[in-house]
Amino acid sequence: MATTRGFTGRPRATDLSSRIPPGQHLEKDFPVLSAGPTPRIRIADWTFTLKVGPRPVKRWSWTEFNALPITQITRDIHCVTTWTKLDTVWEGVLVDDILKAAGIEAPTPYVLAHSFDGYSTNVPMQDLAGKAMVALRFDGEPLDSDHGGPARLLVPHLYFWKSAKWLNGLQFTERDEAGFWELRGYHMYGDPWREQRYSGD
Ligand SMILES: Nc1nc2c(c(=O)[nH]1)N[C@H]1C(S)=C(S)[C@@H](COP(=O)(O)O)O[C@H]1N2
Ligand SMILES: [Mo]
Repeated sequence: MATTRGFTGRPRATDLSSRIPPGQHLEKDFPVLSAGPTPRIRIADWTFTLKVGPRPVKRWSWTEFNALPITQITRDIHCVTTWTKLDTVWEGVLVDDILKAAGIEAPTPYVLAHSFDGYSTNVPMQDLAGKAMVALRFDGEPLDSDHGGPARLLVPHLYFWKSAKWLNGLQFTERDEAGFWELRGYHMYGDPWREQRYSGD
């Protein structure tokens, strides 16, 4: 074997730093960042609605949604406030599986995620397909309400404000529409590896 680099065992410091985007630092804890108070959502009141423009195409109750295929993923996450957390473990329903269950293919290239607290954020369908989930569990436990429980969007490769907490639906839009933070100066896309923190970055 010509290669000298090990592919097993504990990652070395150099490998770790290659996983931390520019301007970010490593965080061991899991900080809570919310624009307002944590909404308390009763499971009986929880619904998830898939919309095309103004038109609802499918709605699930909590029980129905939990019966969809559940996938576990381990990903690094990056908050625009400069922390990065490695190897976070999530379980939930892949956006691909939500569309499959609704019997539709993405009708437009743009999606707005909507939340119970009125929050919204835009993500291109291309960044949801094969990459994003509606997370129901973190680290083997039901998602804490402070971290977005009962369910949050998880788009791990974009800054964490794209991972809408207290998610109650996804909406396909004709155009790339700005969400809560994007209307207030945050970047429309939010790639941590290109430091797309604010509009104009
Ligand atoms: N519904 C909703 N989702 C939200 C927010 C919010 O205020 N409301 N804050 C966003 C921001 S700015 C960040 S950095 C992450 C923080 O997630 P955490 O509290 O689990 O760390 O959630 C994002 N999702
Ligand atoms: Mo944030």
